[in-house]
Amino acid sequence: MISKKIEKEINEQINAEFWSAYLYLSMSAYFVSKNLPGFANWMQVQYQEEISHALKFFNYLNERGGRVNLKPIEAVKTEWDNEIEVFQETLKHEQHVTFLINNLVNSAIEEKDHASNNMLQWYVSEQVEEEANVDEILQQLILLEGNKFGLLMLDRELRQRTFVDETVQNN
Ligand code: OFO
Repeated sequence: MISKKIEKEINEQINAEFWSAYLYLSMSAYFVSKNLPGFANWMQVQYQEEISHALKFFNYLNERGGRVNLKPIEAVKTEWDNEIEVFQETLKHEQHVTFLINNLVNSAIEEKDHASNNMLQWYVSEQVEEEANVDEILQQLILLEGNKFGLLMLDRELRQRTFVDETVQNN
């Protein structure tokens, strides 16, 4: 049986993951409106990843005899100034999620909940990847600033991204 503290914090994290999904779907819509289908695709795959992250927590909490409580998802931003601003915000957001995951790990250690700590290590590794992927695109955008041809080439590259459910594969 999972402790009430960890149950509450995982429920909060489920909400945070759904909020991330909602944010990235909003960014996807922004890129559609800017005629950048590759960027829109990248963000839509990001949305799918966040849903899978939420579901992994959802399934884990149920498995441990906890009670899932789904809370309302707060509104997200819908407009940005440019592509760089979107990726700067994405990186900042992923850094915040890393902070939330680290806090969850700290709680699991305090509660001597080894199973939760073990499950959370998947997210610790995932966050390293998330931050690195976003930062790579951000750095490319900074290099390309003002170069429309380069932006279209990057858009073409980002169109190739497909969703792979790593929460299933790595379990
Ligand atoms: Fe769930 O990793 Fe991004 O937010």
